[in-house]
Amino acid sequence: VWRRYLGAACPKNGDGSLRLLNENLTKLDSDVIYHLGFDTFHYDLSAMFGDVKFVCMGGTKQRMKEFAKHMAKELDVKNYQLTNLTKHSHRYAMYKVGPVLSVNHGIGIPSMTILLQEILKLLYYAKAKDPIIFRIGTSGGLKIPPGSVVISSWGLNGTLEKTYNIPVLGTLRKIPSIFDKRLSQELQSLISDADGFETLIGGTMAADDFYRGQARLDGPFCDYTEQDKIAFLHKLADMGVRNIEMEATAFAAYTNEAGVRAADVCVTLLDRLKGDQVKPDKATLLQWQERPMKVVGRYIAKYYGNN
Ligand code: R2B
Ligand code: URA
Repeated sequence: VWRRYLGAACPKNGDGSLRLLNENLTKLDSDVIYHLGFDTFHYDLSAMFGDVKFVCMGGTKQRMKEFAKHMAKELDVKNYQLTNLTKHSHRYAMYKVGPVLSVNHGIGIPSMTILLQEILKLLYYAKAKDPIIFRIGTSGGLKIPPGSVVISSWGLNGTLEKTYNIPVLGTLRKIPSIFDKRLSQELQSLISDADGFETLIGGTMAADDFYRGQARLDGPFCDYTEQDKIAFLHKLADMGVRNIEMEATAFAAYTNEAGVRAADVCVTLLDRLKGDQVKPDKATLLQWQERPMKVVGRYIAKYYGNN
């Protein structure tokens, strides 16, 4: 039993700040943003984060620290500190460089959506103007050379619907998972042959598992054949899926619902039609993970000040 998603995307205020439609929030004396280690009583969130224009999320703490450094260089920000702003919570790591918040979200939809929802509340309390949220990540590619970058046009869930499905009060909600087309195209247009990697726009499957959920043969459990796996991956490719990761559906759904522009930019670490194991050496993996940073960094450097 499921109900179609009924909510409408939140409109923004005239000044571009977020308008969250949950009236319960207005009744709180202090809102505890638990996993980020902030609350609205002890912290002046608008003084701390009111100037945020871009949020970039990604899986690991290390990568998001690297992204913060990358943005300091790109935007020529001199006075910044690489302090983890969420350190009291010990759950995530968040860095701020000028107008950019760089924060990790861990692996998978539940970890990512907790972070994302708290970031949306943070931006709301901070009255940040027209913030854009990016995700930079890794993924498995379908029929494209490893090291390619995929900008997601939509997210596809494990039962092949373009929705993020979440049970709410015992009933399954299905929230559409379509990304901002113009933003994806703008990002893609910033990369050329000289960058040495391909950047495509395409569908992204978000699985709730790395192994069976992504048709791998090398997990502890496998109850289908290699032919079944290959047939499934071809089916995905025929639907327009270019890569598989673990967050795209929910990321598109919640940013849409909040009325915030967003893009998911992932490098592929392997071609899943050729294998399951992630084999490139450490140096190659690190170098490839800089690619989504380059794409998003270039956008921010170009549009900062006039978005
Ligand atoms: C890509 O990589 C992670 C799993 O290895 C997951 O967070 C994702 O989406
Ligand atoms: N992340 C995933 O979720 N899948 C892959 O194959 C590689 C990275």
